[in-house]
Amino acid sequence: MSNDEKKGGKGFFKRLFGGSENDLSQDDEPSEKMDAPPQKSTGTREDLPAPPPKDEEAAIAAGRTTRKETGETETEEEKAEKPEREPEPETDVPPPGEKRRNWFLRLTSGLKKTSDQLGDNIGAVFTRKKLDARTLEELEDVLIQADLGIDTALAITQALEKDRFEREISTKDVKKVLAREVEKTLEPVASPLVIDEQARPFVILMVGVNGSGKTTTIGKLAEKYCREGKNVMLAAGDTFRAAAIEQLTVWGKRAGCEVISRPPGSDASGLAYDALERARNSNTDILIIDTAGRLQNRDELMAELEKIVRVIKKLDPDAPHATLLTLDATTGQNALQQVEIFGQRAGVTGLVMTKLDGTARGGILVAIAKKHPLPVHYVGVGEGADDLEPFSPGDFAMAITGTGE
Ligand SMILES: Nc1nc2c(ncn2[C@@H]2O[C@H](COP(=O)(O)OP(=O)(O)OP(=O)(O)O)[C@@H](O)[C@H]2O)c(=O)[nH]1
Ligand SMILES: [Mg+2]
Repeated sequence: MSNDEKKGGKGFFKRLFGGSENDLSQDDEPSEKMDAPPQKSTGTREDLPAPPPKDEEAAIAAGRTTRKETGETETEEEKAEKPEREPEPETDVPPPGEKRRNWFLRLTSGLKKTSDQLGDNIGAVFTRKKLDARTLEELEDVLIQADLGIDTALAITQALEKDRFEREISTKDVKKVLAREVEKTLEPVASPLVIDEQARPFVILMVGVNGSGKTTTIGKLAEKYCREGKNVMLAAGDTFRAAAIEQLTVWGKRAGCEVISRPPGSDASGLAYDALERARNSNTDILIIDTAGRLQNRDELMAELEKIVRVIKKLDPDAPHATLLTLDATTGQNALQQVEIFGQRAGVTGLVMTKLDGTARGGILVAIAKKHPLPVHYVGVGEGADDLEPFSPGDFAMAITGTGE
């Protein structure tokens, strides 16, 4: 069974909600009045079931199966091997320059697989000193294989040909030209996610394929906004899986914000409607709505996403104010199709590229920027709350080409 069949093929959808998911005109009435009342968590420990131990909590936040679910207990060996928990770091905020440097180091080490592979392949091409036609052709192949896209690959080889043809050139020079072209391509799409303070609550809808990092990104954003003193509410719109609701609740608890949820199997658009109504009646600055992962080629699941958007608009025609698509960098070229279809069906306004650590395919961001110039707001390089940063084309270009060291 494929992942999305597990999550809800047509039959599953019918069993879950009754009737036809295609009957959207009548179905647009959010069913918030129909089933169980939304469950509210204020983010305080008292509201939640028994708090899981910290490592278990981390596993839930990362969406992994926990020992509680599997019934396993820790072995003596595991206990002995486990290092002492690091003491909580002092909460001294590093000065801005140092913070930026730290992030750049994290980005560089996250993109190391991509930059190492790219560097090795470029090195292998430039065995001859002079830049000739064959070398340019081989370089073009290397750049295409690195997921940068044909257009970018051509732009880079043409730039090199223009300046350096039949002249001596080092790998370092090539990487510099590459970094310049990558930055030039990414510059127009780098755009911070601006929270319009007139829109209260500012509604962010998070969409994307299964496992692309929606819930984790919501958790990271919630922590960031709460730290900035914003009043944040989360809506557990992935109503398919109990674990997804629990995962968002853990992130909400960490950030200290309210999480609105309903029992698994409830109607996602009804939940979104409820959450927005509640956010409008409370002092909420930002409402972030999670959704279930879905493959872009599953028409009925994409229709469900359209319904969520329509239902939200009944309360606020301008909402969602941002619809963010999370893209898993490890998926490579398929991300291009995800941007296209989620863009058409859900009205995506911006991108978050996750998992740039752990992949040699970080170049895909450049191909996306060239083909679908949607704003790129954030990049993620890890599972932790601090592993999300506004997108900077200069840093990215240096990190991916290894020219920032
Ligand atoms: N290394 C790394 N892992 C990440 C990053 N973002 C998310 N993850 C991990 O990827 C896995 C999936 O992330 P989720 O946030 O659950 O993804 P999702 O899109 O909500 O998944 P579904 O709800 O199943 O569709 C989790 O184990 C996360 O911890 C990232 O930037 N880097
Ligand atoms: Mg999720």
